[in-house]
Amino acid sequence: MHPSSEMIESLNADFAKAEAVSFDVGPQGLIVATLAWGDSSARVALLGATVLSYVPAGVPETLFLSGKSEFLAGKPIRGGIPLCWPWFGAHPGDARLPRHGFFRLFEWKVAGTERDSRGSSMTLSLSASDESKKFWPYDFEALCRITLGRTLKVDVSVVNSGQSSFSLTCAFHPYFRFGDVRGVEIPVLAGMAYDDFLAPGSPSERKVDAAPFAISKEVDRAYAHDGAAVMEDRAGKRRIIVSGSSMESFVVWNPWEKKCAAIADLEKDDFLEFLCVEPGIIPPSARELRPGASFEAGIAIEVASLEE
Ligand code: TA6
Repeated sequence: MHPSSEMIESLNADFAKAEAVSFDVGPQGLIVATLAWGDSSARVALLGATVLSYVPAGVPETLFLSGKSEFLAGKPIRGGIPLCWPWFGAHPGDARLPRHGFFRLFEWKVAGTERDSRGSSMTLSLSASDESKKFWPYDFEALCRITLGRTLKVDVSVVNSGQSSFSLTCAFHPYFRFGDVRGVEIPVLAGMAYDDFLAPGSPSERKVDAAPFAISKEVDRAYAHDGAAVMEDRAGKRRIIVSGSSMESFVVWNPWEKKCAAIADLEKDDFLEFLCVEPGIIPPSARELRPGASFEAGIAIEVASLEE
């Protein structure tokens, strides 16, 4: 359903901030906010609180967004920064539930916008409802704050507002956009042990790749690393630094040729144009939240131009 112009007008009347935040209609009629900060900009869909675009001043688009994404409520957007919450991967107890949780499937509400000396930001909210309880039986209040300043930050907090404890796993799943992913290196991952989702084994079977870490085949793996991961993109003359806060791992994913061709909302050659580097709390690790407890985690993305 396309939003009415009254909906957009009312969002702009309530939440727009001059030269910082405005709302309009995005792909397939989704409501999208544009954040601006100097010459940097970001676009955020209320569907899934998904960042669709991040263009830092003076460098090209940072995020890949598939031209075949459906942009429909109930379907994850293919590209940008989907939120894989409150579980990452398959649901631990029920394989019929959607992979990567449901935060990315729901339309979030605008809770506020701000502009201060650190950046332009928007806070979105999602609470338990009859619909969310079809996926997860718990009461919760989630906030997602997207801040565009010198970097792009996405911070998510979840409060357990119910009477029973729950555990959660999570990840930010950014699709970084490259001219050709085969030229990208992530030096910090070279020599670091990882769990290979393509050949799951026990922790004692963790694998290590030789340096330099570069993408030349399908990868789907988790590194226990809570520092920053720097992607060196010499062809694109930029360096992308991604870091998580309150996270403990990075998942690195590229479907490569065969799996990409089997994913309906990707073009067959799209695998060459993106790499997902995802800070998260990845199973079997998890966070336990007792009634009243909260958990907050974030991702920060910084892009440096290598052009002198
Ligand atoms: O984060 C890596 C991963 O879990 C891969 O296994 C791959 O399936 C990818 O996410 C995309 O998942 P999606 O459910 O968005 O198609």
